[in-house]
Amino acid sequence: MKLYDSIGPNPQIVRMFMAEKGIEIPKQTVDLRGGENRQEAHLKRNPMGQMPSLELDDGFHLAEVVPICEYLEEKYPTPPLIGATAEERAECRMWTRRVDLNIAEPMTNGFRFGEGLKFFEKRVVCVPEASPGLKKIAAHRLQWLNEQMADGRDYLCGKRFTLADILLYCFITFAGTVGQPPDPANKNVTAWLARIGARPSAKA
Ligand SMILES: N[C@@H](CCC(=O)N[C@@H](CS)C(=O)NCC(=O)O)C(=O)O
Repeated sequence: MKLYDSIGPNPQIVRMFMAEKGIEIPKQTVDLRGGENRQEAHLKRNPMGQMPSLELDDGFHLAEVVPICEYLEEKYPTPPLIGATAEERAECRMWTRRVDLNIAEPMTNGFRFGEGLKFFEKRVVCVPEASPGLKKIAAHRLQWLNEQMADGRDYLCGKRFTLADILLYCFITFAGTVGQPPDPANKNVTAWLARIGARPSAKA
């Protein structure tokens, strides 16, 4: 296997997931700022032109971070970061989907269509007027999440640290560097962020 890696929250999710499992594989850095991911060689790996991509041993290129992590979990089940039982896996997938659709997606597009417009307008369809609304949606869903975490849970799946935490952590910390700082009023999320940030894998 080989990871085609770059800057950005999505590749960081895969690196953090691998670090938690102790997976070490070759990596090749693709110059995202320079647009290498939008050129022919990378489009052959991932026709979406996005990062990261995992080349499997049979030469197949797997893109999209959640399926990449699902694949790694099957190949390296220990420690489980999605779940060891059908129930645990289902709970993690529920939270992963909520984080991905409700928080990461509006947050990212809020950035792409706003602060990131100059960079992204040549790469994807951008709707600048949607940026403030998308940021508002992400902020509102984070408030909702904060309320969900008022029950004293350590992680999104209670006592289990999972892919859902990794996904949320990478997006919240990234967004904080590009104009969407975490709201300190979300005290449960703030405490959770510190808990996840203290893990060695957060530096991956
Ligand atoms: N849904 C994709 C999102 C991938 C994505 O947006 N990657 C960003 C890096 S964090 C990227 O490639 N941005 C540069 C570009 O779109 O040109 C996934 O799960 O992998």
